[in-house]
Amino acid sequence: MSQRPIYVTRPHLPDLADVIPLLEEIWDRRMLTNNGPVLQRFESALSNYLGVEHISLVANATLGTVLAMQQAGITSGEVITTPFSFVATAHAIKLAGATPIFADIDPVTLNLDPAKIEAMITPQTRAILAVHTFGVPCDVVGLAEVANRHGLKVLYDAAHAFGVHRNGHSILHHGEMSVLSFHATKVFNTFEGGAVIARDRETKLAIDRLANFGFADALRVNAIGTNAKMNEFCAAIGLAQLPGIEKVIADRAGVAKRYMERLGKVRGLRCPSPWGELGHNHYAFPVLVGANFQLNRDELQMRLENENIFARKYFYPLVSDMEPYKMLPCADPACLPVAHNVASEVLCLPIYPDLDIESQDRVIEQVLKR
Ligand code: T4K
Repeated sequence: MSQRPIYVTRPHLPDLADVIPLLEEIWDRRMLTNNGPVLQRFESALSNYLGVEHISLVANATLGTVLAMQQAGITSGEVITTPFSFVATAHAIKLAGATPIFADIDPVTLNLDPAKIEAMITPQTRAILAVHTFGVPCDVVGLAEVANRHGLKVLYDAAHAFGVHRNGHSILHHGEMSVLSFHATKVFNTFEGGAVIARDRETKLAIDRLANFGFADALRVNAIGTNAKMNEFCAAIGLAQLPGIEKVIADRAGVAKRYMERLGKVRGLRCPSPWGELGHNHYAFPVLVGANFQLNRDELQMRLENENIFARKYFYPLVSDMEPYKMLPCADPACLPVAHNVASEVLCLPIYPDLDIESQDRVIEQVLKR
């Protein structure tokens, strides 16, 4: 165990020299939070980069999703979502006041399967909260069709989908709102942070108000908001990260390509990442360890761990098997066969922009070892 540890991800950081002048500005001004000037600059730069007009920066994606649900009026009833996600997705539905209803996923994209949604719709269903899992776009057309047929809203947990494009357009254009995460483990990070992308200015301003306790102006509070503001420090990190993001994504693509070349055709392993597709951000590199592989998933994870390589079981256990949700009738494993199968086989291999070839070879060597 003498080898250097290799983690599933490492945050990308901007050059400190590019951050210092922004910090000096903040120190001089002593405006540390509450819609400060650095945040305003970051918001406008981000909006340009992502090609979306209406962005509200927030403290993290979990709170951003709660606010998006609240603003969309989904504070009761049922919301159909995926069990194959980070627990924050279901928590956001609950925290907004609604109940998550799990539907099964597609075995290729690992995202909510539109064909499985219809059977879960009841008179209480209000919305669909879908996740672009691992940055792979959902079947946005299929989801919109089901939603339109039943008068449901569609919102996207786009925590993994920074910079993702579909048919040349940002994936963030789909649905009523989308929510990005800028957590340290994400493709683009501000240490902690996130953004809600809305379709019009009124909604953006309403999200800004909800993120600031519901203040409409200095004296008037017109909604029960919370504190979900991004502070000036996180905004400075974001502003300094933006110029380097294309290289970050290109470097990730290089790592994914190398994995695909070496592991893509191994008997018993399935690599569902559409690594060759334009517009992908390579947030993760999941492999599905099938029955024909020489080890099962847990054995492979253990073999890697013995070599100081920390691959992770994202997402196992399913959210539907977690304490707060497992009593829901829709959480019955018999209703979610694909998600259960994927959760029992998935292992996310280390991927980050500066994962060097030598380290990646250590990972590949352990996976292929007989
Ligand atoms: N929706 C989805 C679909 C999500 O995946 C997430 C978050 C959210 C919503 C909510 O977004 P936020 O509210 O956080 O903005 C991590 C993250 O904490 C979580 O943000 C993320 N998803 C989830 C997929 O992964 P953990 O508990 O597995 O992370 P942790 O701390 O074990 O970190 C993984 C590895 O990354 C470490 O072994 C080492 C490395 N690392 C991590 C951190 C935090 C670093 O090198 N530096 C760091 O600062 O949850």
